[in-house]
Amino acid sequence: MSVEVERKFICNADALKMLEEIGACVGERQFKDQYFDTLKFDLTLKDTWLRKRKGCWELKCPTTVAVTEESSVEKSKAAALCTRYKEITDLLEIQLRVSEVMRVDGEDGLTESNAQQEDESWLSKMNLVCFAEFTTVRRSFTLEEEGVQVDLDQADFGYHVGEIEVLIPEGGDVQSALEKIERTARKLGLTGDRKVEGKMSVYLKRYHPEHYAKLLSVHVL
Ligand code: V4E
Repeated sequence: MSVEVERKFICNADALKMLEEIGACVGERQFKDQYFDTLKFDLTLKDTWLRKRKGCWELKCPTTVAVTEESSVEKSKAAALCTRYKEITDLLEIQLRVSEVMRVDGEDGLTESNAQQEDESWLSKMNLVCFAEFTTVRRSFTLEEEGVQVDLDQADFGYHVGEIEVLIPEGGDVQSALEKIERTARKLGLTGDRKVEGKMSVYLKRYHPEHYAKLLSVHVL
């Protein structure tokens, strides 16, 4: 299991020019995301994001923050611009985590057979429905700063956003990941001191304002 530490940014012409100078473009790809939740938003209200991307299930969920982290004001500011989520890709583990988050009773729970990738009966068993679907064109760059990737995303509903990201193992060095992200942001000339909205935030605000308002009210977005 890995943890994705990430800072989103709006990519202006200067940042793009710098990115092309200090990074190597490693390709462009297109993918469709479908996000799932119950009609009462049991998952997303707990900041848990279940999606299907290119036929594979993925779950992004919160990590626990160690008490020793983010000691100085500067470090806290840098950390506040970033998000960190655990990424789970094993379907059985995803189903277990989803059941825990929703406190689904084990009694009529999932069996090995309906935990298969192609058998989607587990979705209806857990009352999960698709609430968002969009396609992204992503250009990815690797940077001279070791382990840092920058993605430039263009969503089909008209939102563009960049992401500086570092993947670490669970329990890995978050502080070092935050420092790499901060150094990269400086190199790209990013000066913003506010968290930049992700694709989902903009999508929900536009297409599902009630869902968006609920997530805002519990500070998930
Ligand atoms: C974690 C999360 C959501 C799931 C989608 O995550 P995100 O990183 O925005 O999407 P994407 O396509 O870039 O995924 P990747 O390919 O990097 O794995 S939707 C909302 N959240 C929470 C969240 C938040 N509260 N604030 C910000 C700035 N981003 C995400």
